[in-house]
Amino acid sequence: MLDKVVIANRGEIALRILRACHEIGIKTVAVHSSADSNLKHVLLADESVCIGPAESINSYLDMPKIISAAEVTDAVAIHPGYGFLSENADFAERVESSGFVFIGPPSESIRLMGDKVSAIKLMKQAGVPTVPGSDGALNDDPDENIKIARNIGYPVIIKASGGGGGKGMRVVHAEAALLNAIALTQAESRSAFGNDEVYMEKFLETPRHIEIQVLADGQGNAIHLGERDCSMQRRHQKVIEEAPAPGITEEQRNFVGKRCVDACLEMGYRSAGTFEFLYQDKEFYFIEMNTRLQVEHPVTEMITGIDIVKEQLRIASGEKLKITQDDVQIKGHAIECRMNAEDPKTFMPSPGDIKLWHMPGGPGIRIDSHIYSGYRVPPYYDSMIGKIISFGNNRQSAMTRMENALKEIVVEGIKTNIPLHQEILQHSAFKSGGTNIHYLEKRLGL
Ligand code: MV4
Repeated sequence: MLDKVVIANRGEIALRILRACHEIGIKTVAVHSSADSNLKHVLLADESVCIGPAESINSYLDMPKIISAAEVTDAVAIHPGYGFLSENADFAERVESSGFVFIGPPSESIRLMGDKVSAIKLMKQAGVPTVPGSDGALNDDPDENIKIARNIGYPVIIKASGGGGGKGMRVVHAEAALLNAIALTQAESRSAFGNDEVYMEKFLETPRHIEIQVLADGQGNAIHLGERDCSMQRRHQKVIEEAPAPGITEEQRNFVGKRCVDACLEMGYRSAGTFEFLYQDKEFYFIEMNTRLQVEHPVTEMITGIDIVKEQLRIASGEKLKITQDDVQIKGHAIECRMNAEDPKTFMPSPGDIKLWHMPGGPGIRIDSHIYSGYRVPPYYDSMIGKIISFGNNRQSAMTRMENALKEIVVEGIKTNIPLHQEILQHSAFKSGGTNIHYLEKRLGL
C-alpha cells in the first residue's frame, strides 16, 4: 500500500481523501494556500505544507510547488481531487516523471478524453452510443458542413474539441446561421483552448444528464457502478444528484455500463472515471468522459457500498480490482444536495465567518463537509461548503430523509442555498423524478 499521499486539493474533497487514507493506514500531507491554514483536513493531516498565496494560480494550480512538497515530505503519491489540476494531463505526466504515483488515470487517458473528438472516436470503437453527428472534426469546406448539418437535421450544436463542461458550444437552429456559428466557435476555441477543432452533433432539446461511474485497475479489469442522474443543474453547476436515475431499468444500466467498461479496457483506463450521457426518449448518448473523482461520487457509494476513494488508493498502489461486476449490487436510493455559501435567490457568493454550524444526522444521512463553527469561508475559491447525502431503501425514503435533514440544519453567519434545496424538494416534478436539464432554470424563471 502507498506509504504517504499528498492531497493536492482543499475543502470537503481534501477531507474526504484524508479520511480514506487514514482508514487504510496511509499517512497524509496537506498542501494548502496561505488562506487555508485552518482547513479541517490541514489540521488533521500528518503533515502540512503551505505552497503559496490565496490565489489558486500560485498555489493549488502551481505544479512545481506541489511536486516539491511531495519531495520534501517523502510522499510517494499525489491525489488531485476534483477541479484544479485533476484533469491536467501535463500535471499527471510531471507527477509520474518526478517519480511519484498520480492517483488517477494515465496521462494518456486524460489527454485522449480531454480531446472530445478523439474521445468520441474511441467510444464509437468500443460500442458506446454517441450523439448523431459529424464523423470527427469539421473541415473548412462550407458545402460539406452544410451537408453534414442537413443529414443530422436541425437543430445542431457546434462544440469545441478542446471544450467540455459547457464551454465552447453554439446551438444552430437553421442553415442560415450555420457557417457563421462554425467560424465563431472555431475562433473562440482557438483563443480559449489553443485548438480550433470543432465538431457537430444533433442538438437534443430536452435531455436528462445521466452519468456512469467506472473503476478500472489498468491491469485488464474494469467494472461500472451504475448511473447517477445529475439533471438538476443551473448554468452547468449541478445542484442535486441522485442514484439510481429514476426510470432506468436494470437492462439499460447493464447495457450502457458494459459498453463503458469496454471503453475503459480499450484505452487502458485506470482509476475512477465517469462517462457522461445525455438521455432522451429512452436512449443514452455519450457526450464526454470525466477522468477524475467527482463531487457527486457519494451517491454511488451509498447505493453500492463501495468506497470509491479507497478503491482509487488501492488501484494506485498497484493492486488489482478485487470487486467483480457480479459483486456490484445496487441497493436503495441516494440523493445529494450541494450546500453552497451563496444567496439562495441571486446565487451571489456569500463568504464569511460561520458563527454556528449544526448538521443533521440519524439513519441514512451522510455529511461530507469541512466546515466547523468558527471557520471563515474564504472568498477565493468555489462556494461549495459541503454535501448532504441521504440514503433510503427507496427514492421516497431518501427524499423524506433529505427533507427532514434540511430542516435540522442551522448555519449562521453566511447565506446558504439550503432554502433553494427545500423548495426544489417540494416541487411535484422533482418528487415524480426524471426532470430534464432545463427544469431548474425554467422553474427559477430564468
Ligand atoms: C449537448 C446538449 C444537447 N445536445 N449536446 C453542456 C455541457 C457539456 N458537457 C455538454 N452540454 C450539452 N451538450 C447535444 N448534442 C446539451 C448540453 C447541455 C447540458 C448537458 C448536461 C448538463 C447540463 C446542460 C446544460 C445545458 C446544455
